[in-house]
Amino acid sequence: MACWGEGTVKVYVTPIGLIVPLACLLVCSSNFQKQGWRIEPVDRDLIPEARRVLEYLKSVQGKKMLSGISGSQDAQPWAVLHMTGREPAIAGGDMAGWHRKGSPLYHQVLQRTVDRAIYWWRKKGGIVALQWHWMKPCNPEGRAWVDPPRGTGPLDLAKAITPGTEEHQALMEDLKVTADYLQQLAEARVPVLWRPLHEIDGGWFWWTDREKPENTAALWRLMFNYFVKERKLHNLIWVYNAAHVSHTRKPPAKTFEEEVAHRKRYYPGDEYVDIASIDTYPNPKLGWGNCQEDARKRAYELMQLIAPGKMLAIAEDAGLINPDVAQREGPAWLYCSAWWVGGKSNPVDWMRKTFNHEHYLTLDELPVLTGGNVMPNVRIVKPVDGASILDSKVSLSGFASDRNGNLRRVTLYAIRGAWRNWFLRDDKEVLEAFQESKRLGELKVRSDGSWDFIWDNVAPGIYNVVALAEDSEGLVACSNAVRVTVGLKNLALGAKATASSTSRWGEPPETAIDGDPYTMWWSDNDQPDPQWLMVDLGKECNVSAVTVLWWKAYAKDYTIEVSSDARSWHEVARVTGRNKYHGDMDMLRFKPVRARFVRLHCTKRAVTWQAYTVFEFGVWEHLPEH
Ligand SMILES: [Ca+2]
Ligand SMILES: [Ca+2]
Repeated sequence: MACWGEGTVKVYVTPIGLIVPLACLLVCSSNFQKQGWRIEPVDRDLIPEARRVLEYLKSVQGKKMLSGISGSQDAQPWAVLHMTGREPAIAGGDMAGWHRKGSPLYHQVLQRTVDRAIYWWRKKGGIVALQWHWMKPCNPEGRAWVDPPRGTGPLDLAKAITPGTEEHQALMEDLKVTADYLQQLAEARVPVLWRPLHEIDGGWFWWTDREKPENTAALWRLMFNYFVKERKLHNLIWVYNAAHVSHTRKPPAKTFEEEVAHRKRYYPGDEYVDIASIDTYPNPKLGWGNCQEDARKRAYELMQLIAPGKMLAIAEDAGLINPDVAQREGPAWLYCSAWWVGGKSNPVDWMRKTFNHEHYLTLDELPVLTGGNVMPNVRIVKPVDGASILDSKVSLSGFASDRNGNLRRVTLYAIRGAWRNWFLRDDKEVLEAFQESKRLGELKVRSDGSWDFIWDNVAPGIYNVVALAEDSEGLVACSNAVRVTVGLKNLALGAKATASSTSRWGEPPETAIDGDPYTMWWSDNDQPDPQWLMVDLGKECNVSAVTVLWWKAYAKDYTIEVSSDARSWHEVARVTGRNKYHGDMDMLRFKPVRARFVRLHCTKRAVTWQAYTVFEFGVWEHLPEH
C-alpha cells in the first residue's frame, strides 16, 4: 500500500532515527515529498510532522480507531496506563488557564499544558490534542460558560469579530496569549489536533452565537487567519467540534434535515477544517445509550452531512464507544477520546476491555511519527491490580516493546508497604519511587514481546510492583503498577459491609471490601460527621491490623473500633491530622483483639467537595512489619 503502513515506517524511522533524529526528519520529509502527500491540509504550510500525523490518520480510517483520553482533571494518560496496562494513542489538554486570566497560576497551568504536550509527543511518541475552554474576553472573571452558576453571560460576537471595538481588542489580546503558548509547540515541532470553539453549536459557551451562528463561523476563520497566516503556527491540525445536542435553534428542529441545516450554519467552511468531530455523551432523549452499548452511528450520519468528505472523530464521550458495535455497524470514526477515567461513567473494567481491544489503537501500536527515539512500552498483564495471592509464589507476565526496535532491558521492581494510588501520579513520580534497592530481577523478553517471571519465596506482605523498560538511548518507561498482597488473608474479603450513608454518586459499602482497588464506597457529603463503614466478619476473629485505601477524599481524623455485638465499641487505633494529597493506603497495627465487627469511624474531612471515599478496607489477623 502506498499510504502509511508498517513498511513505510521502517524505511525511514528505525535505522536513522536512532542515530541522528534531525537527519531523520529531513529524510522522512523528502521521502514523503517523493511519494507525494495524500492529504491536503487546510494549512498549506503545515510542518511535515503534522502532515505525517494526518497521513497516518488517513491510513487507519475505516480500519481501526485511535484511543484517546481527555487530559481533564485526573483523566491523564498515566491513569489509563495504571488502570489498563495500555496508554492512549492521543492525550488531550486544555489551553484554559483556569485561574484568573493573566495571574501567575494561570500562566503556570498553561505552561504545564505545553510542557506535557512536548513530553507526550517527543518522549512518548503519542499524538497531542488540545481544546480551549476560552474564558470570555472583556471580563477578568470571564468563563467559557454563559449561564449561571458557572457562566458569566454572553459576548456580543458581532462586535467581537469587528475590528475597532473594545470586544475585538480583548478577543485579540486573548488570541495573542494563546498563540504565544502554541508557538512553543510550533517551535518544538509538536503537531496538535487543535479543537477550538468546541461544542460549537451546543449553546452553553459564549462563542456560540445563538441568534446568528454565522458570527461563530466567522470567529473560527478569524482565529485561523491570525494563528496560521499572521503567527505562522504551522503545527495545527484544525478539528471542528459539534456538541452532542444543539439547544440553539428557535423553534427547536423538528426533523433531522432541519437540525443538519441549523448546525451547518456554525461550520466555517471546508477550507478551514481538517477533521470534523463531535462530542457524544449518552443522551436518552436523542436515543443515544451509554458508550458501552453504542457506536454513535447517528452522530456519524449527522457529521457526514455537516462536513461532507472530512475524516470524522469523537472528541469526547464518557468512555470509549463499544468497539464490537463499531465494527458491526461500521461508522468509520477516526478516534474516540474518553473524558473520564474510572467511576460510574467509565468503569475500569470497561476501560480495560476497550483499551486492550484489537479495534482500538494504543500508544504502543502507533508508528514512530516523531522521526526520533521514543520511549519503550511495557505492561504487566498478570496478576491483576489488587490481586490477593495466598501462597509465597507470584507468577507475573506481560509485554514489552520499543517502536524504534531498541529495547535494551526490562527490570521488575517491588515496593513493600502501603498501596499507592499510582493512577494519580505521573511517570516521573513512579520512576522516582521504584529505586534500585527494590529490584526483583531482569526479564527475558521474547521476540513477540511477551515475558514472564516467577517471583518466589516472597515474604508475606503488601506490595506495589512495576516493570521498567529502558532503551539503548537511556529512555526509561514504567509499566502499570500492580498492587498485590502475598501470603496474607484479608478477613474483610467476602464479609458483610454496612455504612452510615452512601452518596447517590458513589457505590455501596460492599465495594470497599470487594478486593477491587478501583471500586469505592462514598459516604454522603450532605450527611454530618461522624460517618462510618462497618464490616461484619461473621464470627469472632483475631484481629491486629486494618488497611484503608483512600481516594483523594479521605478522613483527616478517624478511629478504628471493634465490637463483638455492634453495640458497644472499643477503640483500637486513632489517626489525627492525616495529610496526603493522593489519598493512598494507611496501614494500622494494634494489640491483637477478638472481634466480629470492625468499624472505620470518620470525624474530619480532608476536602469540601466530597465526604469520605474508601476503595478498600482490609482487616488482618496479622500484618507483618517491614
Ligand atoms: Ca526507543
Ligand atoms: Ca473496592
